[in-house]
Amino acid sequence: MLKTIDALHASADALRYADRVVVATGAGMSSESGIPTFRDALTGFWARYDPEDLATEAAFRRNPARVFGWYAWRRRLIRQVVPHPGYHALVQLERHIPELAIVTQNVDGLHRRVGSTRVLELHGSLERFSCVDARHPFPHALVPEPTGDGECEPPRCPRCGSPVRPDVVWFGELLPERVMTEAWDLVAASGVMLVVGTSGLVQPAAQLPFIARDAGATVIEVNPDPSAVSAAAHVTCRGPAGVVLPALVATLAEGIER
Ligand code: BV8
Repeated sequence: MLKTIDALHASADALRYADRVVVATGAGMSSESGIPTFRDALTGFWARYDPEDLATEAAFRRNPARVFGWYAWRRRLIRQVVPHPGYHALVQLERHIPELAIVTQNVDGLHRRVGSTRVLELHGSLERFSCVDARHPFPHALVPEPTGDGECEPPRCPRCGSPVRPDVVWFGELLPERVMTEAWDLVAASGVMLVVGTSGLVQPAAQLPFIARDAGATVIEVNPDPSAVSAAAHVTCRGPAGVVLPALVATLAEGIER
């Protein structure tokens, strides 16, 4: 494996001549901003639960207040965090690449918050809501935001009376067709894919780096640890997103100014 400085230069060289770049991000992109990844242990009241047991429709129907309370806790956490320099580096990267899109598994909205202009949210958003039976949209302003960490009874849909849920994709649910089609098309046409902070365990998002590689793209992984994505990577930057991404953009910018 290349030393990190060599990996940075190899990555910058690949990006320098790329017209179409897809940045695929996972929970590790947010961990330096204080948002636990799915592999991290949850804290406090939620330490007793496994996220994969909470992020399902069955769990919500079984105990709506528990699942809704978990998402309210995550929303409160996310609203307090400060996106780290890696997020801002991806905004700067847009200036160097004719067509750059971010395809994220994350539901925290941080890429949009810092100003990234083309963001596809494969797994939806914590800040959008609809009812569980008919997916009738539910206004964000009417969603209760509890102050405590515990369970919270969700509001009811005014049209059908079913409990309101966050508009995220739960385990066992299909990804939104339009977002999925657009993401897969972008990846198949990309010249470079930058994969940041994902274990590559959750399907179908985990296929994207391999689709990019098979389509002839250069795949770059940014992750302090090996992952299921590493097998698809041509270049691996073994480090945290908040450090590697700013260094990568600085290396790219140096080369352009020369
Ligand atoms: C689907 C939204 C078709 C909700 C999420 C049995 C029954 C049903 C389905 C399945 C089944 N078996 C398998 C499946 C498919 C399932 C799946 O893949 N399961 C896995 C667990 C095996 N997938 C689905 O269900 C998908 N739908 O397949 O539909 C279908 C339908 C019915 C039946 C069969 C198939 C839907 C999946 C979407 C689930 N929703 N999120 C919410 O957020 O609450 S997934 C959620 O977990 C996240 O969105 C994210 O995608 C995933 C976590 O993964 P990562 O992002 O990779 O995060 P992780 O913690 O894993 O890793 C973090 C990485 O960051 C690590 O590598 C770490 O080293 C690195 N890191 C840490 N710090 C840093 C860092 N990197 C950089 N910098 C740092 N500082």
